Amino acid sequence: MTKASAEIDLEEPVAINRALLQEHVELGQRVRAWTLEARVDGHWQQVFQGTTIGHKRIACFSAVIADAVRLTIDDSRACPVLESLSVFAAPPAVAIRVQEPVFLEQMSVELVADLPGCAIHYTLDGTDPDLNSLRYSGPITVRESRVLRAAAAHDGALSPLHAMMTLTCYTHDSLRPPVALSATPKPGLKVLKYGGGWQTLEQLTEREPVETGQCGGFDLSQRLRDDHTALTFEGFLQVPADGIYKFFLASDDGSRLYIGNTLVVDNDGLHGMVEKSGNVGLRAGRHPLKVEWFNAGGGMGLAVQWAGPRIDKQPIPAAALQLP
Ligand SMILES: [Ca+2]
Repeated sequence: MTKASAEIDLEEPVAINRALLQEHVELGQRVRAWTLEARVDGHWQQVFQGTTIGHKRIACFSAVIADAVRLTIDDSRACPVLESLSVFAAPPAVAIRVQEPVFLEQMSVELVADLPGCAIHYTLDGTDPDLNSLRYSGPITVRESRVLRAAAAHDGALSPLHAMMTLTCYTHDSLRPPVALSATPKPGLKVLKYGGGWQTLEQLTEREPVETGQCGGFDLSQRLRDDHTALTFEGFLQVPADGIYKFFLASDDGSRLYIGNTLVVDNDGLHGMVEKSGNVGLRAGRHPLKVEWFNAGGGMGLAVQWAGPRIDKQPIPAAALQLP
């Protein structure tokens, strides 16, 4: 006999999202294929399909409210011998759903528990939620910077799994104003080219560029040499609309991005290709932009990208760059 099935009656509908199965392994690992079904509203539905079981197997599946479960051994090396089969509900977890955790003026937050029939309790001041905390009843509107923590409660007990998210609010007044145009902007960037040994961009303060020039973008072919080389790109960024902008710097080795004197992305240090990001609130118009980069040795790279209102993450286009 290499096929078998067993049914457990749960007596009343309960939420389940885990199954624990154990084979009697003294007889060897025999099961090769199995299926778990749950009876939901009188209908059997498959919740998990597995291969081996062995000493212990925990199957995770989306929560269902079932009043019975059925295990079917579809294939086995020899007569299957199970030591145990149990089903249970893991402590529920809450997912925090937002468009972007950094926002302008106001945003909407949704909380979703992964187990049906849960209450969700939350706080907006960074403290741990408990059963007396605010109870979620629909999307929350947030109008200032907050730390949101949430946990689900099931059968009057709060889950130990807490969700947390830092929400950062910018107001229109806090957006960085653009600089005035003194002349017709010309496309491109100024590039400062350095020699010398490099461990960190902190060394820039004590160095003078060997050469300066102009280029169309963040172009590493401007470097004077491959090893122990550094470049600084300076210019203006033409920002199309008021909003929160996210800048991404991927580099080998270190890099930094400034808007005006504000360090927005710090990706300094000796490392392979690593991406870091930072946010800044900008009003439409021209903003001073500076990107610093160095390579100590080995591989090298630099990618400068942005995302913002109606701009999906993409390289900053040459059309948005202007000479200082
Ligand atoms: Ca390198």
